[in-house]
Amino acid sequence: MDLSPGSEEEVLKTEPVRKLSIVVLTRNEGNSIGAVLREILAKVKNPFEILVVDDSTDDTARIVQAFSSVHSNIRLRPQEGRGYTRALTTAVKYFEGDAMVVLVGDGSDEIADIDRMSEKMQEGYDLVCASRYMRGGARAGGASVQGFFSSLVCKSLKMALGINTCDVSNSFKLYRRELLSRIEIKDSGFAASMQITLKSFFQGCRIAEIPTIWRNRGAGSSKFRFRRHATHYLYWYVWAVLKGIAVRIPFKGASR
Ligand SMILES: Nc1nc2c(ncn2[C@@H]2O[C@H](COP(=O)(O)OP(=O)(O)O)[C@@H](O)[C@H]2O)c(=O)[nH]1
Ligand SMILES: [Mg+2]
Repeated sequence: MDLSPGSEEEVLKTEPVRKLSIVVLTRNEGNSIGAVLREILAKVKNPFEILVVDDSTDDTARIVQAFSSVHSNIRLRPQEGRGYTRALTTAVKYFEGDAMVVLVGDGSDEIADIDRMSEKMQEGYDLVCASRYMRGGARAGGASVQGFFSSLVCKSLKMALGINTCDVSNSFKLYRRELLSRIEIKDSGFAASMQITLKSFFQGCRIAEIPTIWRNRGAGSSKFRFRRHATHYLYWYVWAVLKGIAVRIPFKGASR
């Protein structure tokens, strides 16, 4: 476990985000990906490309290809490697925008929040979290044990670290390109989003959050495996608490 302080002092440049990459991660989401793409095309006002990173055995890729043959701003990229973290690192390698927002492909994330997240980033943030646990946000449906565990991890980390979000674990986040270029993403299953957020915090990145309502999928099946993924969340939780003690909080990111 690397608990070295890292380069907390260096602050990222604040360039305007001119082009946004909307990354959609899909593993067998043939029942929902079409609706998700249509909703993005209808609702997002700021200029964007859509990058679908796919690792499916159903007809997800065929559906995305049909969209990209009509819409030049939609690209399909087969995932490099296996698992959720590799989906995210494939996206980091191939996105073309100044910033990248990660969206699930099962329709759970509120697409109307994407423009609000972009506007928040333009105020001068490096990372904008869509937060289910702040006032105005919610987690609607889904397994109750997963929900309880998730909110406990997120709220206690905010208290322990002073990090400026009460939802470190949600995958629905907007990252500046420069931030992603500085973070080494280790394989950590679904906890990869939490890992990036915590590492960003310890590097002094400017973090903000806006409320979001997450709704459990209406079709398809969950790929979340509690025991496997809980181990990853626990690892990054302990890493963050120990690192917080090691470098003595609060950090710069905490006061914003
Ligand atoms: N590309 C890719 N996407 C994945 C993988 N695992 C999960 N996903 C996607 O990540 C999103 C969240 O997964 P989901 O199964 O809905 O997890 P849950 O919401 O916690 O039940 C969905 O859009 C999945 O299709 C993977 O290994 N590769
Ligand atoms: Mg889901």
